[in-house]
Amino acid sequence: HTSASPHVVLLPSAGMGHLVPFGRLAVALSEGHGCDVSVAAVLPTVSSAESMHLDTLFAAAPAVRRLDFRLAPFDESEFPGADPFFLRFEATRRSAPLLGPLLDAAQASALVTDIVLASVVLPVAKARGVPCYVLFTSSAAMLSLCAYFPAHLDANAAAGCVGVGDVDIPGLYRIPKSSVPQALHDPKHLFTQQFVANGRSLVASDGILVNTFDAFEPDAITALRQGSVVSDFPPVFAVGPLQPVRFQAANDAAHCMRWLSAQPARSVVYVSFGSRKAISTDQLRELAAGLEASGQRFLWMVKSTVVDRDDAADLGDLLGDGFLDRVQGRAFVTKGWVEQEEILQHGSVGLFISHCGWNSVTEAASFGVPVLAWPRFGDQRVNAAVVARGGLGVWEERWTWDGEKGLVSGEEVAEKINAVMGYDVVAEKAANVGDAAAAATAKGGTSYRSLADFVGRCRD
Ligand code: BUP
Repeated sequence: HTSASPHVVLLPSAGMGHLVPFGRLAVALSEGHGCDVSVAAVLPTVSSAESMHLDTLFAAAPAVRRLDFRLAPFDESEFPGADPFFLRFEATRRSAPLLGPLLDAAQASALVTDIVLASVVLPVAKARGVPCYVLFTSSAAMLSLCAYFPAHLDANAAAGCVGVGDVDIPGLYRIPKSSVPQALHDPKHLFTQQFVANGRSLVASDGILVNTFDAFEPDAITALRQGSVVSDFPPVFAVGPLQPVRFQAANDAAHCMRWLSAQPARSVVYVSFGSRKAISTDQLRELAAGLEASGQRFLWMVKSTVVDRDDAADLGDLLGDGFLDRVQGRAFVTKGWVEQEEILQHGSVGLFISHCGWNSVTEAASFGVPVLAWPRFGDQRVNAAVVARGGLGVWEERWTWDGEKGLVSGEEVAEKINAVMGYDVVAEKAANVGDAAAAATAKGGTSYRSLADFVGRCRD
């Protein structure tokens, strides 16, 4: 590999929320910035969505090379009841030594690792003299929490307290205890151990790429870059929103797009809570009642199991008697995978009810679609706050999913949907975010220059 076209190896972790931004980064580096790019396909995958995504990625971007990375056997019984994606993070982390030979064979100029693998991958790359960057797959706000969290725990421990409280991120804002990812409230949780180790390791990386943009999260990006959050922090490359990769659409996707095209401009509420977690049947039915009562058109991707391979439930049974008949015509309800980025850039969509997985947020930002944030778990409340703060949409903070505060009633859901759909200011502000996103990724924009800066360092 010549220094003019550095060979960048990308190492994503499990879950669509991780795979998707890596695929986008691969294409941006390969097609937009003249890099040789390889993507490590971590095998076996957890979900069939991931397998399909890998296949379509390599088909759509033939210049991107595939490096199969087979994991060492891993005894899951050590962590009974753990989330299958967290387990896969752990299995991949334990396989990190196997990466050495892979990097040697690839003659990598630089490695970009998924944040969830950072603390174990960095030493492997360092030992070989390969510069190692991190792709942070969530918001810059969440990156500041990740970077600062170990110090927060240390400070709490020194003060004789155990666990977390509100987290006042230096130079930034307060992340209330209620928004700190649930798993992190338990110091012994597998995810907490990984999160803290990865957070501590960030300063040893050569830089951190984040799928966000300066105009959307100015406070967090500035605080990180100035070293206010953690001193001597490595360079932060805000390179988002990373652009969707164009795939050949599946047949059922075409059906969905045809339906969407027959609807009036900005009239459809798109509803999706991501690919990671099931929703309780009770809450699912309240949501159905709310969508029905709102009188709005809607496109709903219903998810009722954690891993798609387990999903055998019938939609009609799930949503209750007669629901599908009653909303026929004004609704498109599916439990299959939909082409979300195609949907969000379609002019018929007027609102996105979202769990605020970070990829979903960046896609809504790209296309200026207002978001009604209904976060569920993990980083989603932190991201929902970014949505509200950045003018992309509204967040009803009382709405939770744990059932602790009771279900959110269909009535409330309908009221909120109609209030947001009827208020032009929300749509205008979201459109402004869309314009700012386009400016950031255009040649010469902040995100374009950040990515070029990163590529420049890989050439050195
Ligand atoms: Br569901 C679904 N079609 O039907 P997030 C998701 N997506 O294209 P998550 C589809 O998957 P984590 C579907 O556009 C986004 O790029 C969607 O990532 C796409 O949330 C991605 O939004 C989902 O980050 O992952 O899946 O909950 O929790 O890991 O962030």
